Amino acid sequence: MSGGARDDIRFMAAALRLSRRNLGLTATNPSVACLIVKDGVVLGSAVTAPGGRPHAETQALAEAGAAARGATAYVTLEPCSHHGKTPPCADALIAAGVARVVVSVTDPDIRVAGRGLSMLQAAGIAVETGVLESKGRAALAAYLTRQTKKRPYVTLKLAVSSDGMLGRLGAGQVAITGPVSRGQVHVLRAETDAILIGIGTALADDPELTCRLQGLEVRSPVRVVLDPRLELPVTSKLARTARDVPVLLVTGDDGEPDPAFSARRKALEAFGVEVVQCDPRRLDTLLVALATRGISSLLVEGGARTAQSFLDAGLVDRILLFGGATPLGSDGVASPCVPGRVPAGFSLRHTARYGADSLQDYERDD
Ligand code: AOF
Ligand code: ZN
Repeated sequence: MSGGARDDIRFMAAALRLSRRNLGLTATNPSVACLIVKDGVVLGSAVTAPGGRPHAETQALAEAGAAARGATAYVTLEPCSHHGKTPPCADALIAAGVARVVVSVTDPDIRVAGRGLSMLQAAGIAVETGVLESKGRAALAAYLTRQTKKRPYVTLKLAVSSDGMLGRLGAGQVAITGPVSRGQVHVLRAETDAILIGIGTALADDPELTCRLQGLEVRSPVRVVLDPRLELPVTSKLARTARDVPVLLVTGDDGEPDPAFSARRKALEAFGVEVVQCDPRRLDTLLVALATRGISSLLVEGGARTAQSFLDAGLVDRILLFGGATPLGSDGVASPCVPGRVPAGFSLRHTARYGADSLQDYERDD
């Protein structure tokens, strides 16, 4: 491999790491990173700003200033070509006089879709694409899934005891994994646009589902509960915090003519809970509705029935299996996946150890 190709991989790897910084903050825009490099020195670096704008390139170019002339720009996603809420980044790169642009993934947004690269080439800039593309696709998975499948990227997270259980019936929250694994789950929540559970888990555990890592609380995901009969109590942590972090309850029912249902709905809405009418059994329709609201990534956090219905519907892109070290015993609720045994069509990509716990990270094959 030539020195140039090695540098391209090194700087793109750095850009991809940087791009993860604003995951969960830029919806509906992807979190993209850009480095401006000349003679092996990084002159400017930036990631899409919280809220989605400004884009990465204009910020990195501003940092590099006049020195950007003749430099190479490394961008994790094809620079935009459209006049959206900001002018095209391709124009900004041309105006700055960069000599070369290296891209990981081309942009499927129909307003861009190759036009960004053509604009650069037409201006005489050398363009290279597909550098570290599979890593780039992983970093941009949420954005790419929403663009191409019109639904969010779905991660199923399960914490499984050493004997394959998710929890004990009627026992409320049971600690299956340790503090390091739980910290990882909170990082995941910070990076994800929405989190979903079934009403069974909401009633049994009374979870809050927010990100409670110091400094990252603002990144808490929208909380979605499949709640056909609107059973979430107004006294639950979810309802009580709905003004701070949105709560959506999904029901297929419009409540007519049941006055008790309507009363529950009114009481929940008074707490700021939003009721979304969509058949909770039609998960495909629900996902499209969530994508329409700008949600590009969804974390499914249980329980067993909800997990199984997402798997049965073929709507899981990634399975994160946290394995605890201790057994729960025979009154446990069996997990639909256990370490080493997940449904066909998923491959193990990555493993880790968090204290006494294990993590297995599976991805869908297609
Ligand atoms: C870039 N650099 O950092 C990002 C890009 O709503 P707008 O006008 O901000 O445009 C959104 C589109 O911009 C989005 O769908 C994707 O095509 C692109 N995102 N492009 O050049 C960036 N975040
Ligand atoms: Zn742009």
